[in-house]
Formats: sequence, structure tokens, C-alpha cells
Amino acid sequence: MNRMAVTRDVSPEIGRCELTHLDRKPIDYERAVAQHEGYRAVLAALGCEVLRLPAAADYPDSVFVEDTAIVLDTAVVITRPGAASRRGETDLIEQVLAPRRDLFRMTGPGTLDGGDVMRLERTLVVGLSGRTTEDGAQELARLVEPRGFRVRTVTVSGCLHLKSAVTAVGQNRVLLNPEWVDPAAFRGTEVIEVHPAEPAAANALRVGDTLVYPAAHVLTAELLRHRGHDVRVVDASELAKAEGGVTCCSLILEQE
Ligand code: CIR
Repeated sequence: MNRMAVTRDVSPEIGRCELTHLDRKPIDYERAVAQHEGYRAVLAALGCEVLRLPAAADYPDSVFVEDTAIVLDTAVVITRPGAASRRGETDLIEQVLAPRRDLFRMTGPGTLDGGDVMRLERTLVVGLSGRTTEDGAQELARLVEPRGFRVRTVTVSGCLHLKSAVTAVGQNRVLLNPEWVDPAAFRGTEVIEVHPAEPAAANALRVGDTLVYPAAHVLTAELLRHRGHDVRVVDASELAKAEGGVTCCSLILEQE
């Protein structure tokens, strides 16, 4: 299995990022860049070819490439991000992905962020959040259903995106914060709940059989290891101040 990880440098304007649930705290740019390099190094060590796109000064949040596209087996959907300040981030991502997948573009009026889309086999679970609207979910469904995927929606509250609240950590297993998304929406799927002292701990990036995971959430990391997961920690504390997690900083393209 070949894997490519599309990443983008941290914008020098990251201090002007969008914030919804956190108070603004100074972000140490040099430190954020160093941590992001550490993240890229882990992806490379896990066998990913890491594509490094340039930072965009005009787009403070452009390091969070996950929100700009939904990558499927042979297709990619370019999203229409919910924050107006982020809409232009999709141009470069579209150029990079067009040669690699059949490309489809959301045109609106609905909006959808990639951080609100979690794949479970042939189902795309879409979080209705402050960024993703019912119309956005319906437009995604119209684009992916002919390609053999179904879409179902769940409501997210208390956090930015669906994947702040729940991520897939195994074939039929999710890591979830029950305060932010209803576990009943995942009946038939094995659920691991985050440690109650670590509400922001549900965002894990699965690369093959390994979970790339923030070093800050030690208690939940221990729970995951106890359940048999291979957990590789990365220091992601600076971009966490911008409400970004480990899934947000890459788009993983799997190639047979
Ligand atoms: C935003 O509010 O859009 C950024 N500050 C954080 C985006 C994080 N992306 C993600 O969770 N997929």
C-alpha cells in the first residue's frame, strides 16, 4: 500500500486563525512550525510520501488541509468550507489533487468542512456543526452516492467538528467524547470513550494500523494502548490553540 500525505506549511498569520470554542492565546510560530515538522516526520516514518505545500499568508488556517477535501478511493470532493475566511484555501488543494483523483466540487449554497466527515467503511458520517449545514451534507451525498458511498448525519455540539468528538481508530471501532456526540449514533460500532479528564482527546489520526496521537492526552493514550493500539505521540500543543488536531493537518491518499 502506497500512501501520500498532503500537508501545508503553517501560515505566518496563524495567530489570526478562526476560533470558536477557545479563547485566543498567543501561538508561538517557530514552535508550531517545529511541531508540524515533527508530525510530518512521523508520517514519513509510517511510510507516507509527504507532500509539502507552501504556506499561504492570506489564509491563517491553511495548515488545516483536512477541511478542504474529502478524499475517497478514486474520487475527491473539494469542499465549500463553513468559514468564509477559509474558502480560498481550496484552490491549491484542488490543483494538487486533480491529477490524482476524479475531482468533484461542492458549489453551495450549503457548506461542509472535511473535519466533519468521518468514513466508516462505505458510509460517510457527516457532523452537522457550526461549519457544516444540512444542505452541505445533502450536496456531498449527491456527489458520493453514485460512487457507492452513503451519507448519514449526526449532530455535534460543544466542539468545532465531528472529528473533534469522534474518530475511527479501527476497522469497526471509534474513539468518542459522549459529551459532544451521542454514542447511540454509533450503534453496531465498538466505542472507546475518551478519559473524562481529557474532553479534547477524541481526535486520532489512523495511518495503517498506527494511531498518530497528541502527546497531551496521556490518559486516553493509555486507554488506547490497553485496547491493543499502536500509538505514536506527537507534540501538537501549538496548533491545538488554533483548534486544530492531528487529523486536520493532512489529507491521506491511499494507493494500491
Ligand atoms: C478553524 O476554526 O477553522 C481552524 N482554526 C481550526 C480547524 C481545525 N480543523 C479540523 O478540525 N479539521
